[in-house]
Amino acid sequence: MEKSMEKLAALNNTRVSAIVDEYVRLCKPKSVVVVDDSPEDAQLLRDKALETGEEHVLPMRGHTYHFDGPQDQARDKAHTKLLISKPIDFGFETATLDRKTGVDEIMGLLDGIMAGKDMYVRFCCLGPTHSPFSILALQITDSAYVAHSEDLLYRRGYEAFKTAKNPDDFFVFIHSAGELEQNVTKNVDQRRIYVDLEENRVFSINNQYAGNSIGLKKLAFRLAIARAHREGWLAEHMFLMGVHGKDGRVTYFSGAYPSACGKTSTAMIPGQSIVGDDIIYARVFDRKLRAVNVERGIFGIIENVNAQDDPEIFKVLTHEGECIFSNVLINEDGTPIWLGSGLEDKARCGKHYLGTWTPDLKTADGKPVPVSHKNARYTIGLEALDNKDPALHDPNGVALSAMVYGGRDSDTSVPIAEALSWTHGVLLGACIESETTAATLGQEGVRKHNPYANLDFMPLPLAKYVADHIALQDELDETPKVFVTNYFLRDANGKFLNHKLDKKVWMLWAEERVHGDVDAIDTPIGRIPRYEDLKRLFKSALDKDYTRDEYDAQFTIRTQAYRDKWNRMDAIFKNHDMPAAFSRELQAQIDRLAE
Ligand code: OXD
Ligand code: MN
Repeated sequence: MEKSMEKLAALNNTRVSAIVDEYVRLCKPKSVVVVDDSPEDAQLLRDKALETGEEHVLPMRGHTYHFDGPQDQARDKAHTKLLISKPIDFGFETATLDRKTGVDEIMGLLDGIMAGKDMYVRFCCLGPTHSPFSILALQITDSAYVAHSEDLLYRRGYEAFKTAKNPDDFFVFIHSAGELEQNVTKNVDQRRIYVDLEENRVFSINNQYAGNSIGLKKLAFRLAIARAHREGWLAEHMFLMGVHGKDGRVTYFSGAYPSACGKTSTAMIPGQSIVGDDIIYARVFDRKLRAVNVERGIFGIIENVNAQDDPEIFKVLTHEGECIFSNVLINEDGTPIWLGSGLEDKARCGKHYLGTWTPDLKTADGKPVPVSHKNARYTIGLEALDNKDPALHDPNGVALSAMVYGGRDSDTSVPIAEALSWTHGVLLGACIESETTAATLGQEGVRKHNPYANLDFMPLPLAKYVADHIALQDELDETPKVFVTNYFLRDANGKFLNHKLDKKVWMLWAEERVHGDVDAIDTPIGRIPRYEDLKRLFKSALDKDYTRDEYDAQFTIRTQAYRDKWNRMDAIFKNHDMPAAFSRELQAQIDRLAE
């Protein structure tokens, strides 16, 4: 405790000290652990997570596992609310709450919430340290699992706090897992996640699932989008990757896909290099758009990570090194097993987020209980990956040449198309539709409009966000090329038209388009690849003979389905006060299809 107080004092930051003091008084922990950037403190968090029982060791060195409760397996959209002082017309449905009511309620719930527990105070940097992109963050939590996960996922920022130019400028995250019963949150009915945009702080209580508990992830992201809007830059739900073209050429792409729709697996395409898989900040320098990964690790969906489809991640998950598994089966021999791992037939009996698992365990309605939750996860540092990009920690980021938007769309969109212009790309991003997945609580497989794959995180009216994207073109010598992908197209019998690895070809084609190496076919919905280019790329990238029939099935434009889609979009957007350039682009899209 004394050492912790020394570390706090050494920061010489009155705002930090006041905040820590306020929440110590309110939450009443048994002790306070202030974490600095040292390897000793990182080890302390690992040890604490084991000591508290939030994590358990596995036989493989560096591997641990954690379980979230059965009701805490995904992001809780309904209880994640923006605190606002006066009503705002967001232009879409979002959970909000009167700010004063929300703050009063949360302060009441926080009273004594950490009794008998340690409070961890840790300092992180969103984005690389010493970078014009980055934002400092103060995290207070009573979960060693959360603090440990953040160590894998974010850059340590204690020293950065010491040298901050503006010491009052940081985001604040207050988290408590609340009362635990067998190491999982007991009072899930009192789960609250309140985003206080006015104070740049977030409260998250009575939860453990990292998408709810790790303030620095999607909660910080909401604060960052609002700030980016105020300051004239972008915070996006996007991967960042180097696409490797001919003669050693590396071209940086970012891409937004709703959760569980192929974002991480795109960033992990074999032969390419990953900068990040989830959130970027992008800014204009010298009339060029540059971007950084806000994070330094992956909190990824583990389902279908296997030796064939995702060899790089699979290697990390099956070798020594730091890794936290969550909500997978821990087989009796200590091997983690998950859906689509290729290891399922080894599952005998073991520990599961629902208790003891055996192959004949059934759900209440008599169905076999799968070995893992569909949203089971792994947490690793990007440093562990062989395909990490050398610019991972570059404080100046990478130059962004292309942006990709993708959705889970079984019946309409072609596998890849290029936008006709920057504003057409802005329109396509605003009109992503995607079938819902297990990454959020609620029904799966329902088609939902999800602009920029960002709907769940949008802290401002959509019209303003769109206006920022359109305006970007005036600041740039050259706008990034925009592409839309769909990995989930099916035929009339419901069969997928593509293999998972085909996305490699789409990205390599897009890379060639960025450099003007290949022509494309102009269509009303955008530019699509020529058969001969894809045939060449399927052969060289995947050693596959791509047939004309496959091409026709995948790239024939489903005119009626597209018209239905754009009519749906028209119905949505005509009720919004959208920027004129956007409305013109939408009308032009509808007219082209009608023609
Ligand atoms: C994530 C999500 O975990 O978007 O990245 O749900
Ligand atoms: Mn995400």
